[in-house]
Amino acid sequence: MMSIEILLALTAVIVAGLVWAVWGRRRSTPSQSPSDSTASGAPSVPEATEPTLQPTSFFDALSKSRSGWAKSLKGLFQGGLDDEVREDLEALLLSADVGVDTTDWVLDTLTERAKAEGVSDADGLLSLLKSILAELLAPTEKAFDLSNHTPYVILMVGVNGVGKTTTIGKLAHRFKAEGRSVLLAAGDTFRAAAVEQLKAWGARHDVPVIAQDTGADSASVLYDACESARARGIDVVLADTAGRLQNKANLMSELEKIGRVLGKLNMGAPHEVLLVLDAATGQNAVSQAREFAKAIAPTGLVLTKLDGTAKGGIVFALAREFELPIRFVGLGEKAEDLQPFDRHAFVDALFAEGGGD
Ligand SMILES: Nc1nc2c(ncn2[C@@H]2O[C@H](COP(=O)(O)OP(=O)(O)O)[C@@H](O)[C@H]2O)c(=O)[nH]1
Ligand SMILES: [Mg+2]
Repeated sequence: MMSIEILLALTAVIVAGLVWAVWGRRRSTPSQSPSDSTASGAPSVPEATEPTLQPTSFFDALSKSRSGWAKSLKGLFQGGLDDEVREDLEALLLSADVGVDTTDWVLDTLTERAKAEGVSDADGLLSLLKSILAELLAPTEKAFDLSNHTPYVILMVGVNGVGKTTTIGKLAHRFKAEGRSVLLAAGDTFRAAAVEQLKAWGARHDVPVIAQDTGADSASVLYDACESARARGIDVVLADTAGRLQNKANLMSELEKIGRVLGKLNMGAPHEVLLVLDAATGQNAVSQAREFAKAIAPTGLVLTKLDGTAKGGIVFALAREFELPIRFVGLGEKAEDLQPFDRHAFVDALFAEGGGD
């Protein structure tokens, strides 16, 4: 009984927070029906919104409805940390997408530290759990310094539909707003719609796009783009790649080839390989990260679609297994719906008491 109540409370809080985030933003913006470029084959670039618009923060949004999390856990920890409580906590973490291994680790760490530090009261256990989760996210924070190289070449990788091209559009918007010059490279030569989609983002943000015809060699498009950026003194190259080729082996060998070909430019490119993962796919995101890590070493993650039905627990599973920085999180389809990940804000939002709509 106890575990079902807590599970329901947790799910309700997370879903309410995310729904609030989306509705809060849509109330203040022209409504836009989501479209999936991968399903329709048509380029998907949402209409421009007011340039001054401040997007609703996911963390602020979550904090409005967060009291249930802390209350559930506090209620749970009233029973100390016996086997029954551990079972309930396990169910709660699993239901939030934390994953089996990481959930086990969190339970073991909490038990050990509670014993070592003599913590047994509800408040103490709650704050111990919070600090364990925040420490787990430490590897997700690492400075992202674009001024180290010119051009700074960022390669976006990930399976089809996770949001690579959309994230490139959002990053172009962000970097231009920071006063940097940007060039886009249409490395997804597998589908005509992918090139068109990137060109549309380029036109929107007045950013040049280097592209060739569908079926062209992706590595050579990216090579040309980097050379062109170097000649033009461009600050940042955002390179798109295909998420699906004839099969997985082709995709991985294509990525290896891109790495090799860019190496020939002797400019240290790519300086950043961002693996884009769709947070809504839960544990699938973890398996995708394992596959990509075999072909091309990602240097950072982008977690998209946290505005949907995603349960934030996947963040903990990814942090523990890959220890990669989470550079950005995607909170919607528009240019301004991309934010740097802040682990303290994330954990605070999940645990803080108070708030409520
Ligand atoms: N709600 C939401 N949709 C997103 C986000 N990022 C991308 N999308 C949508 O996901 C779909 C696939 O994105 P796309 O960039 O084409 O994926 P790609 O195949 O990896 O390049 C599009 O409809 C995007 O608008 C996000 O953070 N939130
Ligand atoms: Mg794409």
